[in-house]
Amino acid sequence: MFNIIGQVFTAIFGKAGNDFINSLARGADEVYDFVYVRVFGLPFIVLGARQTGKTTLIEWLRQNVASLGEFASDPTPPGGDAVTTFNSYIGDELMRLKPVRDVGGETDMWETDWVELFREVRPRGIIFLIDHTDVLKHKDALNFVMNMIEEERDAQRHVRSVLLLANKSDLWLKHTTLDKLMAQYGNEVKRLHNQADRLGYKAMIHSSSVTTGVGVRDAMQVFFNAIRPQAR
Ligand SMILES: Nc1nc2c(ncn2[C@@H]2O[C@H](COP(=O)(O)OP(=O)(O)OP(=O)(O)O)[C@@H](O)[C@H]2O)c(=O)[nH]1
Ligand SMILES: [Mg+2]
Repeated sequence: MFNIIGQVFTAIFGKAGNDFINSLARGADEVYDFVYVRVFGLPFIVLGARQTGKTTLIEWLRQNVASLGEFASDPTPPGGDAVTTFNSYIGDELMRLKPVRDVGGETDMWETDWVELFREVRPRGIIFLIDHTDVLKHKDALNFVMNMIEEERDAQRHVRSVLLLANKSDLWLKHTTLDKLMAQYGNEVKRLHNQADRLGYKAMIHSSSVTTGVGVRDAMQVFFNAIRPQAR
């Protein structure tokens, strides 16, 4: 849109016209970014097989603390729990975050709660959690999410990034590395990168320990800056 207007302005007013239309476009992007990040909230969803740390991560973001300490969560029930939009420091910047609902990770919730949440939220980003246990279950869950992204075209168009977060690093980082852990998911990671290239989103892989706070802040900063309208 701005391209066409820019060409017309350039034809009529030369370089000054082009500079003017560029400043308008940049201004519009900044306003759009501001409205998402500070007013409406960035829509994102948190998925992953059962007990990987989804509820704990949302609580970490909500409480905005270095480490969660004594926070204890119960398995999230069918239908999930509503989460109101909240402010959280991401790096140095206060951002408004909109996860909408915390869903459970039991297999029978994937077709129902996960797909409904994806359709309803039309998220700009997906955080997908795994841990060091039950590789087959995490593979199934990740393939399910990639199929869902493929099939749900209306929601798919909004996705800017998928963050694969290998959580509970406090339990596995002493014995292995992120690369070795992820080597077990070779096909899935390849598929994720292929899908990301094809559909135009950014795939990223990080490790974290949400309960001790290690790695979470960095991963959240990269993720939320990738899904804001003016990606940084
Ligand atoms: N050691 C360790 N435990 C964690 C970490 N993150 C979460 N947990 C624990 O893992 C268990 C499950 O965490 P939840 O946040 O409830 O996991 P969930 O993905 O929401 O689980 P469902 O709702 O059942 O799908 C809890 O006992 C958490 O305290 C972590 O980084 N390290
Ligand atoms: Mg939960």
